[in-house]
Amino acid sequence: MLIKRRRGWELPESAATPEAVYLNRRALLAGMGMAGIGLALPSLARAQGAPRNERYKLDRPLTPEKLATTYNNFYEFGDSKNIWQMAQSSLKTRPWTVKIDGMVEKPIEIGVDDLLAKMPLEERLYRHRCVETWSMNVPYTGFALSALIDLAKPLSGAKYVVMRTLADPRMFPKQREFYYPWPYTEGLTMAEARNELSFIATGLYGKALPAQNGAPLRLATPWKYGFKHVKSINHFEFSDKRPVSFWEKMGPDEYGFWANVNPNVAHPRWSQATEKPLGSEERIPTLMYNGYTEFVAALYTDLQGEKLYK
Ligand SMILES: Nc1nc2c(c(=O)[nH]1)N[C@H]1C(S)=C(S)[C@@H](COP(=O)(O)O)O[C@H]1N2
Ligand SMILES: [Mo]
Repeated sequence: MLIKRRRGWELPESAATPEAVYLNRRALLAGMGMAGIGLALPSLARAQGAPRNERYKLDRPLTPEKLATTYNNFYEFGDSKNIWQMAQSSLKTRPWTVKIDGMVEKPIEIGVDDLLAKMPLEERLYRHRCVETWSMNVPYTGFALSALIDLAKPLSGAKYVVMRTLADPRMFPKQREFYYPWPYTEGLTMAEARNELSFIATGLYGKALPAQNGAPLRLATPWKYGFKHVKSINHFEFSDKRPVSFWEKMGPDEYGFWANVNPNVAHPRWSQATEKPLGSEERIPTLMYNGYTEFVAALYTDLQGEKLYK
C-alpha cells in the first residue's frame, strides 16, 4: 500500500472475467445452497457450510471465487497480489491455538476447532472495499465477533479489542524482515466490535477459508477499508489502550485507526470516490460506509473530532 511504484488496484488483463461467466457462477452458487457440507470431519464441516443470514444483502453479483481467492493482500507473503500458492503451501492452520486475554475475567487458550464448536456459525454476503480502490462481494461463513466477546467476558474497563496475526516466520516468510511492524495488528472499539456487522470469517464460498484469505480466523468489518480485516488471528486482547495498527505504524499520514469507508475523503495519493469490482471492467461509485450506513452511522455521532475516514 505504501509502495509507490505500483498501482496495486490495477488488475492484469488476464484476471478479468466476462460478465457472463460470473453471472453463471452466481446462479450456480445459488443453486448449490449449502455446498460444502457433508465432509467426514465434523470440525472442518463446522468451518464450512452454514445457513445464510439473509439480513446482509448485496446490490451486485458475487465476485467469482477464483478471483477472490487468487488476488489477495497478505504482506506476510510479500507485497504482490499473487501469493495464494505460497500461502497454501506455507501456512499450517492446524493445530491452531487462540489466546483470549488482557482485561477479561479469566484468560482463555482454546484450539480453533473447540472455539468454532462454541460459536453460532452462519453465512453472510459481504462487500469488501480495499483502500487501494478494488472491491469484491463474497460469501463468508463465520460468527459474530460479539459471540466471542460473550465467551471472553471482558472487564468493564476494556475499551478495545486488539486482534493479531500469528507471529511465526517459518510460516510467514516476510516476518523475517524487521522493516515491518509484525505481527499484523488491528483493533476495534468495544462498541464497534459488538456491532452486529463485525464478523470473524472461518469460511468462504461454503468451504473452509483458504490460507490466502486469512485462515483459520479473519476479521470482516465491511464498512471499513480492507486493511482492517486482520488475517490468521491467534490472539484477541482486551485493552483500555487504543492499539497502533500495522498500517498506521507504517504510514500514519495515510492510514489510521478508524479506516471507515468514505467516498468524499480522498487518500493523500488518490481519490476514494469510485472503485473497481474484481472481475469487472467498469468503475462504480463507492458508497458511504461502503453501503452500511444504517448499521454503523450511530457509532460515530459522538466522535466527529476523530479522523474517522483514513
Ligand atoms: N495479516 C494480514 N492481514 C491482512 C493483510 C495483510 O497484509 N496481512 N492485508 C489486508 C488488506 S489491505 C486487505 S484488502 C485484505 C485482503 O483480504 P483478501 O485477500 O481476502 O481479499 O486483508 C487485510 N488483512
Ligand atoms: Mo486493502
